Amino acid sequence: MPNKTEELRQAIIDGDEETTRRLSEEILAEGSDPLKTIEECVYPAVAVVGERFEKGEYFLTELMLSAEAMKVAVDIFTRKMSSEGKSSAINKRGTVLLGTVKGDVHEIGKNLVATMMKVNGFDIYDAGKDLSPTEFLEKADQVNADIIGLSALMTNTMLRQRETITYIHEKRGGKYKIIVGGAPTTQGWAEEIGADGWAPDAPSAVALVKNLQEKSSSH
Ligand code: B1M
Repeated sequence: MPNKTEELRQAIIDGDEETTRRLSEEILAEGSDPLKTIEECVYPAVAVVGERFEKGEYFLTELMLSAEAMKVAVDIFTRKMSSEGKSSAINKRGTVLLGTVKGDVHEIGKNLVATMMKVNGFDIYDAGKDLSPTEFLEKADQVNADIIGLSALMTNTMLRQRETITYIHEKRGGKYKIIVGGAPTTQGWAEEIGADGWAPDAPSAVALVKNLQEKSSSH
């Protein structure tokens, strides 16, 4: 008999939103760690769905159904993480503006990064997706951000990270620390485009912003 973790993974792959919701809630009620469950259920499901789409076994409809199911699971688990992390928000560590670059609507990973930073005591402004360099800068000025985080999920849109960094540097010099992330990006890419840091996943993104804030407060 498959266990609930396996069933949840399969429900996401099948794009079965209702079963995903039910199993996610049951797994949480049984006391499982939300981040560990995301890592064990959602990530492997994402890998399968992405692979099927790449091979032409899944079309956009299936991709979208699975994406909805992924969102439901991630929302349920991150809500739990946020409620558990309330106490750590007392000492604010800094303000981070996050968004996905122009031409890119992928937001599930960015939302996860936002939640993990929030539960670790950062003030997070999630500016959304499909954001132009001007929009990033306007929002960063508005919220008086310390750090700007640019997410990109596609090889063509990662180029927008470079454009955004160049634009912000032109307009504000080094006022904002800028970090980048997203599946196609690498440490090498971040260095090439002049970013202040790169993280492969949400927990490393938290470590990265903590490190950047510690460095800037020691100056
Ligand atoms: Co799209 N999609 N998609 N998609 N999609 C990918 C990315 C793709 C790899 C699938 C594939 O072909 N195998 C492919 C990109 C190929 C490429 O360029 N290399 C692709 C494509 C081609 C497309 C469309 C063009 C399809 C089409 O229309 N023909 C289209 C593009 C639309 C657009 O953006 N203009 C499209 C659309 C969609 C949906 C809308 C259906 C949906 C997104 C729904 C949503 O976000 N609301 C979707 C999905 C779900 C995927 C896959 C299956 C999953 C992405 C995801 O949510 N992962 C994806 C395949 C895959 O990844 N294997 C795929 C889960 C998430 C938790 O991980 O986002 O990597 P991830 O985030 C991680 C890290 O990357 C990191 O931390 C996160 C948490 O650990 N991270 C950061 C992310 N941002 C960070 C920022 C940081 C630091 C770390 O600091 C700032």
